Amino acid sequence: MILGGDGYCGWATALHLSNRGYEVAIVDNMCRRTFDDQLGFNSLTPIKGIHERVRVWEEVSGKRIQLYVGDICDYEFLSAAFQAFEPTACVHFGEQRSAPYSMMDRSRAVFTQTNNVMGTINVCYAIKEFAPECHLIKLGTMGEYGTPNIDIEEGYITIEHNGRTDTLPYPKQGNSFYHLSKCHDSANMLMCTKTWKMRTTDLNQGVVYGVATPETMMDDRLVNRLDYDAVFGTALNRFAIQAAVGHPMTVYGKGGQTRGFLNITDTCKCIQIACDNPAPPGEMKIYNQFTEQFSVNELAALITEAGQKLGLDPQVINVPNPRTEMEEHYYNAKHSKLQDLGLEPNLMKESILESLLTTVVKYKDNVDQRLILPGVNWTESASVGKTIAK
Ligand code: NAD
Ligand code: USQ
Repeated sequence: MILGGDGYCGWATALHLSNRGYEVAIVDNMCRRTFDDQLGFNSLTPIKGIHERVRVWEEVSGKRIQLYVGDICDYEFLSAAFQAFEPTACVHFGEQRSAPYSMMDRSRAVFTQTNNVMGTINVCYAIKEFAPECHLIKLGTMGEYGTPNIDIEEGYITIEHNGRTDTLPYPKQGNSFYHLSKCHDSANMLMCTKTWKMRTTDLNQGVVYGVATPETMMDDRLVNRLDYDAVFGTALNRFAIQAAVGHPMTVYGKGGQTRGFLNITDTCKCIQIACDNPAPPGEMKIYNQFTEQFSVNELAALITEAGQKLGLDPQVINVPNPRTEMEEHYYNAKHSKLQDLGLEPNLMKESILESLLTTVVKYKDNVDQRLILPGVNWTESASVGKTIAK
């Protein structure tokens, strides 16, 4: 069962698993599409509605994906979906996932934490009540750890203090109401795992980039979403699209911010690995799900090099940083557990960047350049709603 299966990671993963013979159901309330409608945003790629997507997938692959349209915060709906599908694994992507969206104003901060934290608590109860053996695979984020001045471990750290030693959850320092919603989810999940002997895996994913997967390329109507606006667009994807339309790449502040990254094809592979290796009852496994780390300046340099080879002329602009975050810092995060379980990473080589750039050039006429510069400032987040367009 893929919660959030109409979204960027969820759609690619649903097709990946379905293509490999897993019986898949998508659960989604389409709120991501509503955010676009409310704010005047659009995916660069022309995505089809979820009903058509699932129909086309059956036509192309012969495989059926079941669909449950509803809100996981509505426990009655979620219970019915659980009882109808009887999942053995539940992959939870179904949250509001933009840090800038969560910092727009008070009501969006509250929505983000209510939607995310309440949804995850409901999922834990649905598993306890209707599918106690079901393995919960929950998407967390590398941003839960923040940017500490020490190495980041995979979930847990062993600390010696006043002569005693314990292995504890790694300290969390979320840097937006969104990232903090994931910290709260992790704490809630850990308690449920121990108390109800649930099987859970928390995947602290880095920033995902790319758009094509083998399955989405099987038919134009299966194309995945690709966000480029300053609220939902993420660093590398935005830089590729900015280069394609001749907009300077928007490096925030000094550009030394360093994060973990992974290709969308690796997101799918990691989820499959997690599904195939369920956690034992009562133990929450935590993996850092990314394959390489880069600073924002390094990303801009990579796109500059790849873009020039395709005849583009990528430029950089240092935009005043709208976020409150460190722009120069130590960053060394462990990420070996998924590779130990068999992940063969699809690293950011020239061919991958060229294929991403070629795809975005194909759709570049869909770009509304007014949506590129950031409009959400962390320090200016107001209690009065910033409702609708800028
Ligand atoms: P997305 O917004 O494209 O997809 C999320 C989907 O969940 C949407 O289709 C949305 O409609 C659905 N959803 C949200 N709240 C729901 C609810 N209450 N009930 C039912 N459906 C709901 O996001 P994404 O980029 O695919 O991210 C998926 C998950 O992975 C998120 O939890 C995100 O925090 C995490 N993640 C994403 C990235 C990234 O770079 N995209 C990186 C790290 C972690
Ligand atoms: N950045 C720029 N220019 C841009 C966009 C971003 O310099 O045009 C910088 C940001 O300031 C930040 C870094 O790039 O330092 C990453 O920002 P992002 O927007 O690419 O990613 P982020 O806000 O961290 O969120 C994304 C997803 C989120 C996921 C997270 C993984 O939206 O769902 O949880 O990546 S992580 O960053 O590891 O926490």
